[in-house]
Amino acid sequence: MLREQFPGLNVTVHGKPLVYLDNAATAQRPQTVLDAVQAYYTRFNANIHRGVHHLSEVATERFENARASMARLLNAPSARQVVFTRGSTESINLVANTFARERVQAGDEILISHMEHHSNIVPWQLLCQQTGAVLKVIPMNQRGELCLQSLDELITERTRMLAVVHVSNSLGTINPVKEIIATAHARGVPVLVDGSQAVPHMAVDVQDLDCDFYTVSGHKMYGPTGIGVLYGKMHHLEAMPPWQGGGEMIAKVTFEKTVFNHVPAKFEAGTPNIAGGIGLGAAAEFIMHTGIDAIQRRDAELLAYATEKMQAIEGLRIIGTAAEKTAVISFVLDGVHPHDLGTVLDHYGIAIRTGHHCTMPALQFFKVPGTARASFAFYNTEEEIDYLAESIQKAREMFA
Ligand code: 7TS
Repeated sequence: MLREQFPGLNVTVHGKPLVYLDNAATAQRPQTVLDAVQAYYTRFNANIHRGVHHLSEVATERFENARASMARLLNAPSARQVVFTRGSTESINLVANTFARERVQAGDEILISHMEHHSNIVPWQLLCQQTGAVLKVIPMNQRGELCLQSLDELITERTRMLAVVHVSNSLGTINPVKEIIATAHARGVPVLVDGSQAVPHMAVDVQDLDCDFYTVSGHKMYGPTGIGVLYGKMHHLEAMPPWQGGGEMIAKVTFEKTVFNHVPAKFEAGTPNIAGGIGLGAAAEFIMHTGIDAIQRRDAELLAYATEKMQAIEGLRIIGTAAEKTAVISFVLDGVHPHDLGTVLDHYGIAIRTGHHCTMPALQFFKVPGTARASFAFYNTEEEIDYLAESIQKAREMFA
């Protein structure tokens, strides 16, 4: 049973068995990931890429194997195109501060969408402030789907970059990024895809998508926190200036001049999150071993089941009803503030997230200050969904 491989699910909260429905914030980790992290700290703890001693060699090999696992998971042409970062946030900031900064001048435009996470808004806003560029937004409809008929018009001669989320964390919408990328490329515009919520739930093939950049957060794909990756096309990564300076990212340093290291080391200044990287490799192997198709099928079952159960609750409105969704249900309940609902559910042992989910503009569009969000993973069960629905009913009665 897959669920048993996740010890973090097997705890009690307020004396009740945990029902973990906050997977979009961070997922649980399988034992293989925990073991990989533990093995590094207990069996081959050493710094990497620099020691000639045995432990350093073992640690380096495991870290680089993890990079190769991530490359296989994303179908990147080469492991060198996988840069380790702290997560999606850092990956996006890296691209904004190197690739985009070199291309953007006053009056140029950067295009994002209305449903972006703040981490795919604010780095671009900062860049616009610093350069005098303009941020433009692809609109969405009432179901939480992007209005792509306007895309061709939104892209102009001045568009230098398009950054779009693959799967929305607050609405669950799966965006047709392959089409978006093709449209942008036809106009010579490079595309960054924020894949934070996609990689844990669906097959991602960066070559098939033809994206210029793709960002991943390890902790959402059953890996450790504080680690993620940036995939980039090789010619971009090679042309990009480094971001942070320090050890590892150099080939030669004199006081007059520094020669930078090759890709990906050029973007990995300092001692990296070695344990995190190794754990992330184990998470990638876990997904490939379990089978992303099986994960996706289970997600779809849970989404269909939960949607039906939730829709049957009087006064409950689902925010985000796109035709293509992953297993995320954001909702508001008449007469009950999302935070109050979250607190009541917590007492029943149910973990959901409430608030704006770092997507304030998306929620402003729906004219709600916040939602309650249940986000599922393949290890959740129908029984847990029944219990969620019953508990929401109880909360409703309590506040009536
Ligand atoms: N992009 C999306 C679509 C996300 O969902 C998140 C995190 C990020 C970027 C940032 O990822 P980080 O790992 O760098 O922090 N989303 C959420 C969430 O939905 N609840 O907590 C964090």
